[in-house]
Amino acid sequence: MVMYRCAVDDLSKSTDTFAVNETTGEIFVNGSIDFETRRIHELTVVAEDRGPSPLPTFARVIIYVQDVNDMAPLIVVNTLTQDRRYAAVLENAPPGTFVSHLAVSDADSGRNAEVACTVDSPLFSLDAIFDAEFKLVTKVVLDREEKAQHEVHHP
Ligand SMILES: [Ca+2]
Ligand SMILES: [Ca+2]
Repeated sequence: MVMYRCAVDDLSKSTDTFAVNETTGEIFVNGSIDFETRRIHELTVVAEDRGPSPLPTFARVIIYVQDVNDMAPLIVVNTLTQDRRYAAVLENAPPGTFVSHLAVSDADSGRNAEVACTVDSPLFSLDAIFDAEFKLVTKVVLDREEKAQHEVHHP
């Protein structure tokens, strides 16, 4: 009869995340796995017979974690004004006038980190500056007497 266990490995800390079934040798998840925190886990599994003087054998197991889409994109809006809650635009400014800067990021990787940024507004539109950076600009000439404040939501 063979008994299995994980060798205590203070360096890898993977023994908190995975465990091995003592009799079947199956490795199973025992803690939380997060691709963004740790992508590779290493375990040393020890198999020991039950003889009068047991002989251990060691096997190094490397586990690669695959990414799932568990992070929502993050949008940072910079109005470049003193009070960062509001952007200011002069009335009668021509269409295409800068309103605010937007940086979009996503802590996943690969396709799960790809972001699309749109704004649903008849008055404002988004211009891409770089891959994940945009500027919100006016689409029309704004009239303060008609409406002094506009709220722009990005879904
Ligand atoms: Ca994501
Ligand atoms: Ca992820």
